[in-house]
Amino acid sequence: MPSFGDIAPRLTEQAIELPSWAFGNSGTRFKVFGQAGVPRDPFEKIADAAKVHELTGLAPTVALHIPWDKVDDYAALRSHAESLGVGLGTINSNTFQDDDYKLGSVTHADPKVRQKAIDHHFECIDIMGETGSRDLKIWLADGTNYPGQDDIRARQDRLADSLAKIYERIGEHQRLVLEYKFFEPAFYHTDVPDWGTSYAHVAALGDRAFVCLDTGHHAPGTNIEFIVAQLLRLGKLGSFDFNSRFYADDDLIVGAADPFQLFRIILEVVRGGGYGADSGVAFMLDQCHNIEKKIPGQIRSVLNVQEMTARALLVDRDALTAAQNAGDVLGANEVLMDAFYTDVRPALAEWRESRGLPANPLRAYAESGYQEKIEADRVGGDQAGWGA
Ligand code: PSV
Ligand code: MN
Ligand code: MN
Repeated sequence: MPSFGDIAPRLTEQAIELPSWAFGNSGTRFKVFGQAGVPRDPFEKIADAAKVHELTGLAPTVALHIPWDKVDDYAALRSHAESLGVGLGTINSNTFQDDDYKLGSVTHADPKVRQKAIDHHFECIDIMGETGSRDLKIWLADGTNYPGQDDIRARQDRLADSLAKIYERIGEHQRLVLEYKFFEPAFYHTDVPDWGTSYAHVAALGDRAFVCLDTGHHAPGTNIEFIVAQLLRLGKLGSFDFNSRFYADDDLIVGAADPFQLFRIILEVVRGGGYGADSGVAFMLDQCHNIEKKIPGQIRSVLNVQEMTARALLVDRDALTAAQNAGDVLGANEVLMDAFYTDVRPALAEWRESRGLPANPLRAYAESGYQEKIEADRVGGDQAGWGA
């Protein structure tokens, strides 16, 4: 197996984008538990995200969600981010919180509603110009609740047509990433339920359209690493929304529910050339911290991704290929498990220190006084988040 020293240089390539909405209040349909110190505006969300980056060196960009993060002056938001050592990243559209979209947005039978949803994406693209963002991420809540409610085939045609109009506006150095989700909020059918549907649409759009894989958006038991391998093979894996789930779209801390699955996913990312700055595959988090504190929740998340990345990089590729080619079933499996069971935490702590970062970012956060300060300073914060 390679040593930690062998793989350490590759760890510097890691960049994980944080979602602005992870810092705001969020909850379930039963209750949103408000927390003291949550941001009152997008500027404060960015300050919190920058704190995560300062302590981990892992999270250099922040994804925005429009209209939750709408501001008058995006150039000011951008310089604020840059002054804190981070950049603005993916722009997420939102066509799921408006009464007009009850029966769909870009798939709606009424052309006026479709145009409203398309116009919202045009606004997002304009914002991308100001924030310097590369990616427009589209997740659609579109679907139906009852068989016969709408023509599911016609909805695919409307979807293709709407996406084509949005894609046409995307700049030369920008990308459209289309996220899928197998159910919810629609319960009978969803218009973009799986990677195959997303792939079919982005393939028809063109070279700058990709699939976004949210790890929480699959049926239980789905082999997600297979999807990763296939999309990388097809050159269409644009980004990840990392989180973890026990039951549905739980949006829990990545690696919390199933660290081995996270390891297997990252292993396929590395295998398929999807790891590193130039790979074109963006690592993002899509999480909500309903009961735990937000900033430590994000710190824990990026550290979990880093730990599994280190373990995936430790796999002895030559030994694995040799065992696979020899038909050595258990030998090949053992090569993977040897890496998976390696505790990289002490080596990572030392490595962080050698780069001027705290050995234990969670402890450093607890000792920094930042949480106490935001709790004292920010009165009345409720910035979205899912609870908004
Ligand atoms: C809804 O399921 C969702 O969690 C999607 O995963 C999006 O990425 C996210 O919301 C933000 O729109
Ligand atoms: Mn997502
Ligand atoms: Mn989701």
